[in-house]
Amino acid sequence: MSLQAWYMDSSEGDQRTPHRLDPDQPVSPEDLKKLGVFYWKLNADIYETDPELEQIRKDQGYSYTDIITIHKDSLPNYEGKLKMFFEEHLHLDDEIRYILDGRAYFDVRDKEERWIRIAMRKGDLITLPAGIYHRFTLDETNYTKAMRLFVGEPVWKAYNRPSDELDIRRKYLASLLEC
Ligand code: KMT
Ligand code: NI
Repeated sequence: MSLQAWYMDSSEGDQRTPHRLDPDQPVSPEDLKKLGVFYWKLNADIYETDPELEQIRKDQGYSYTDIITIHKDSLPNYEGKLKMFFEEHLHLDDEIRYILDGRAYFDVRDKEERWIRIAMRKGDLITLPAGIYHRFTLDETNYTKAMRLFVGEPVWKAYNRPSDELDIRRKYLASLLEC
């Protein structure tokens, strides 16, 4: 099955619940591509030796990787970090994440500023373009293990919204007009 994504309802409350609209309003991989969000499905059981992952890393120049386990017993400052990840923000570089275990949600803004929720499961590798406003949360299972990939030396700095004056934001918005 391909990646699942949907428009979010605007209800407050637990960020870890699905927040689907009623009726459901799904978002296709093609819709995500138009926002600059790309996706691969891989076999996470063999991530240490996977030739497909090797090829993607080579093609995309993802020279750096590390692994982050997000769980209350394994991540220092777990609550603080989750709070930070769920603040709407952007980065100067692409955010590339490969779910090795567990689940999580990435939320991205569409062209009309509506929130799209992307459900990530084991084997899902996603790239969010530099300059897109987004946020991250665990789901109700409260656990994920993810590989973080980067072109060159990683820069984790997040610019919380509003950061509309940044060049990368302007560049991203300009790229949306092309499709
Ligand atoms: C970010 O910048 O949104 C993150 O790094 C999310 C957590 S990594 C699985
Ligand atoms: Ni981010």
